[in-house]
Amino acid sequence: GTAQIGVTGLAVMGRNLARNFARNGLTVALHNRTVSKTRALVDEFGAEGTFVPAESAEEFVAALERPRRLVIMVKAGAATDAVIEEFAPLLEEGDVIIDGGNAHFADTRRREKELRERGIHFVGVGISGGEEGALHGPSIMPGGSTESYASLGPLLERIAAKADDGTPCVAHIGPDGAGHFVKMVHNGIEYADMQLIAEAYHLLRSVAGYSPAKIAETFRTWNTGRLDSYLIDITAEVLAHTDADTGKPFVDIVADQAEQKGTGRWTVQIALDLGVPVSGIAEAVFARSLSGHAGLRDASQSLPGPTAAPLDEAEAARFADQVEQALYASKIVSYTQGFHQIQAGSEEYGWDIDLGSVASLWRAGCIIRAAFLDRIRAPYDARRDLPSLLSDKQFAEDIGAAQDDWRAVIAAAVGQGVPTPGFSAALAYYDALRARRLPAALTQGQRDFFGAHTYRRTDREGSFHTLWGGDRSEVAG
Ligand code: NBP
Repeated sequence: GTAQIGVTGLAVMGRNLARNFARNGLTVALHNRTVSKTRALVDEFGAEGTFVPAESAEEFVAALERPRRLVIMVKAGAATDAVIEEFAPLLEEGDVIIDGGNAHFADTRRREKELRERGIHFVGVGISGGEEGALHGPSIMPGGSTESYASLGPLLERIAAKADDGTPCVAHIGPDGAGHFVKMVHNGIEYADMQLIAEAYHLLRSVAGYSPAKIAETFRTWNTGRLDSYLIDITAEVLAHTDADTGKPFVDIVADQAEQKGTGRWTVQIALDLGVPVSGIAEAVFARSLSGHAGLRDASQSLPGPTAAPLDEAEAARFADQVEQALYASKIVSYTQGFHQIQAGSEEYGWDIDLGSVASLWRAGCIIRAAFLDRIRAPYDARRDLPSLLSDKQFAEDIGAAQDDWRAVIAAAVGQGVPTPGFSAALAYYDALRARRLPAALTQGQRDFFGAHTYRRTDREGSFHTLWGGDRSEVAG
């Protein structure tokens, strides 16, 4: 065979990835269960590069140079297993199967192990950036063996997004499921970023009294500063858009029930298993869920709230500045929590993930791309075992400078009855970490009282129990 890479599964994502490989000078073998899609791709885009269309699995495998590299881009789940089972028997030792779908990292770990035992490399790759990214340059998070990355990495570097300094947004994340795990947390952080932006919008609308157009303008200004990011940019676009039918702001004619495909939920489920507090991401997932409970919301329409207290123009402008501070501080907390989860996953599964490199490859191509990520990379590059982003001097200073405004915004939100679960959870996390003493001591006392669960003391080693039902003397636990 002559093709350096093959793509099977030619729906939007696979088709765009195949075109991206071909546009970058690679010979690309093509395959799809429904053959007409393969033909359509060649008919429409054949001129973009060198494609080798294949109508059967055997033909596809024969078209690939060895060691073979074939990318599976089919619907995540059972279809991926079916396609692996179709191709694995046709492959030879040293060949590489790449799964570019949104697989759960636990599935990727299972598949990698099974195929390793058969002498085949399996690389689970997180790909972010949607269809546009797949075509023009996604952010790519490959797991799998170091050996497979040596053969695959140079090809991925060609199609990856490039950061402003020209670095391709791809790096070997770690063994087996590490790539899909990091992609999962990326999506969790994406949920949190979107929720925080939505809360900022809600506050500017309901407390400052701004119109969607005025809020679009405000976001555009923010986008020239430290919040410079793809999500702020598109938020301004959406808010500035007018519905053609009604002439109303587009945001006012869209049903206010957010949907989700599940990666945010996975992030929170896994965080619970790992014991990592990702409260900001969890609130973002719950906020989408709550918005979708139409019955619950209808039944609650007559519940009382506070009396509105409109701001004058100067107060509103001042409040908008405070919201920017609150948004930035909350964003620092979201990333602190997300990176903590990656660190915990890395330790649990022995992945040895380089967090600076993760921040680096999110700088372009993906949905959370932002100037901010360069600032996250620096402290991890300086200190690979940084315990937390908040322990970095610069972030600590930034959040310290924002905290008064952050508190004022949340106080105003509470006073005016505007829900800000993301901002509030982020501040609670910050204050809990700061606290010298937490009421967890009382929790331990309660647990010891009703369940003899024992406690440790601040002043000496060991575990203890108080005889609550007896003379209340203390015994060794
Ligand atoms: P879909 O997720 O819609 O899957 C359609 C493709 O899967 C078609 O090529 C279809 O073949 C094939 N397929 C199915 Br369904 N069942 C199959 C089976 N049993 N055997 C063989 N082929 C089968 O495609 P997509 O929207 O392009 O997404 C592809 C992957 O990329 C998914 O895992 C998705 O989650 C992920 N994704 C990622 C992003 C992102 O931003 N990273 C965006 C969108 C999707 P057919 O043509 O014969 O029906």
